[in-house]
Amino acid sequence: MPRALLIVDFQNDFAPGGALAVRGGDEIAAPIERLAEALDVVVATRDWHPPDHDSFAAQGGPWPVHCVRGTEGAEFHPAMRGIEIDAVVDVGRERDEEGYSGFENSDLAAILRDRDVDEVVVGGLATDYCVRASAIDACREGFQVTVVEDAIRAVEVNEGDSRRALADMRAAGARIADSRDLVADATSG
Ligand code: VGL
Ligand code: ZN
Repeated sequence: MPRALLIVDFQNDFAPGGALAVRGGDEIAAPIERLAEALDVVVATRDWHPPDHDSFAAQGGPWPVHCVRGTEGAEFHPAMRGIEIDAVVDVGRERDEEGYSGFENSDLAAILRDRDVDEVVVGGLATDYCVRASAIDACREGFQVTVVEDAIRAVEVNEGDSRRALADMRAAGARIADSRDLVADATSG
């Protein structure tokens, strides 16, 4: 059965130097590239906000302005250029859509089902927000879910957020794995 790689929000604003930089965010490039080569389907989400999104500080939200649709910060990280992406899903497009989950008001579940995907392998940014929400929703949608620990990084607003997010994803039914083991499985089977 086809396995899909879901690359969550690997965008310039979440990489070092970006508006909402995630520490080590660019270090996921190599594992993401390895996984994209090895898996059958690649779907990427983008955080894709209007300039006055409710999550921005000026609107009373928790975040600095980030991933405004059409800006360089919202572009995929340069490491994504070498990856063949089958579908792109934009979330948080409306002012009042949180958009942490790639499944929120999107076609993501249908895109995966159309391709007969049974297992969703999740990497990207950030562990404690969009990766967490997307992995938990993928479980709820009935997919087998594997979160790749070396292909994610956390914002860690509060110490322990990353660890708690991993525990939450596990509790929802996700398995936690390492990219090298997954790639070895894919090439030996
Ligand atoms: C994200 C905070 C705000 C994420 C998106 O991609 O994890 N985090 N918007
Ligand atoms: Zn956002």
